Amino acid sequence: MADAKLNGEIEGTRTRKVALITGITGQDGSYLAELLLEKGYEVHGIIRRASTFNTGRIEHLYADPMSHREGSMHLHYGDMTDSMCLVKIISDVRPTEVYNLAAQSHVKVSFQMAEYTADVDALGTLRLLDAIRTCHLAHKVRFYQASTSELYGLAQEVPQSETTPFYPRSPYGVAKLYAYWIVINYREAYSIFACNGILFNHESPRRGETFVTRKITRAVAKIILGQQKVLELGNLNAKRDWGHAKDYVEAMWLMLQAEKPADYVVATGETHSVREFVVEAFKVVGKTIVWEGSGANEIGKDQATGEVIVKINPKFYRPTEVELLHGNPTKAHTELKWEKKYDFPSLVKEMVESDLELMKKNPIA
Ligand code: NDP
Ligand code: GDR
Repeated sequence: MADAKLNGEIEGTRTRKVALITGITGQDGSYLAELLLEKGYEVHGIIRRASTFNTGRIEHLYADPMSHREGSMHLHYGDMTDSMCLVKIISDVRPTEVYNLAAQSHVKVSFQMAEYTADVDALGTLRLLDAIRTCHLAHKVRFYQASTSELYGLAQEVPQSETTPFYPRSPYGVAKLYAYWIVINYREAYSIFACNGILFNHESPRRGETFVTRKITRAVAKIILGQQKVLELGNLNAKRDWGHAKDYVEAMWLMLQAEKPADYVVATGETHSVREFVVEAFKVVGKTIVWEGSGANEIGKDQATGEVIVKINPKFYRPTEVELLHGNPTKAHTELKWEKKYDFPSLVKEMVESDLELMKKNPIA
């Protein structure tokens, strides 16, 4: 095999562009697969065996006769808890870029499944890095790690940047902290071109239904169509720096095209509360919310009808909460020339409109 080049190995005269995505069936995996196929990559993804279909977000790519005919998209069964299968997949695929997006990614669920979350999110990252070493590809692969703003947790510094100290507040955040450091350790110890993308919350119409933004936009659609009466939420005061997943997968790719491996914050630089997200989402369908009460007794009424359409249910509170996330993406702007295309209102509008379409077609979705 010839020397490693910018984008990986040379095979004959062609520079190989072969990406392996763990978590390809998730929100980010699906957008990243689209982006890489557009850029001419051969894309391989790891999927889990499930008793129901779990490839809904990538079906359009896999079933696309164009991608299919050209043999650009390949799926492999595997799991981040199974070292042997990771070694086998890396050895068969010989990727030039690996994007590690697989995770038990729900913060609240991580309090109930702490050990499993650590196994997948922390040790899973170690297993993947070791699989690359086992296959003697450490100098030939570029590795992206899906790190997260949840690392900051209780951080006192605002806005948060690459130099802000971490203080994770959930088993998920702690597991991702291990992953963050093992990536840096393998970069320093074995010269792997490995980057942490410290991504702040990013959403889209493909966002999982139990994350707060999608829960809100689905409920707005259902309420306006008469399929649901009330939206129940937990902490309305939490603030997040919400961007669009499509913009963020672009940043992942840019990190792996840089001259040197490094860690980058990807964020919009704006922060909004959950309450503001609710107001913006109802605004898309022409409803104004009037808030009354406070704490667990707070309610949101439809200004036009006086009906209660938002309530607090303490079951959605977390044992420890991350109250304020607000990112500083200056390094990504300057070094990667990354820029977001979506702003907050356009993100919320796209999500509400997409859920309206979905609920009209399929009221039980
Ligand atoms: P999703 O929850 O939508 O997707 C997670 C993916 O991981 C799914 O494909 C899932 O498969 C897969 N997965 C879960 N457990 C395993 C396992 N044991 N073995 C193999 N695959 C597994 O997450 P997102 O797309 O939103 O996020 C992608 C990554 O980025 C995650 O690591 C997340 O923690 C991180 N992140 C996300 C942010 C966000 O705001 N979206 C912000 C910062 C970081 P299946 O479909 O079968 O469940
Ligand atoms: P987060 O996203 O925990 O930031 O993790 P989530 O949308 O779940 O919560 C955001 C904030 O909203 C508050 N909240 C609620 N959350 C949910 N899920 N359901 C509710 O009913 C509700 N009511 C209020 C939460 O308490 C929280 O403060 C996401 C995931 O994608 C992680 O994988 C990723 O690492 C981080 O974003 C960055």
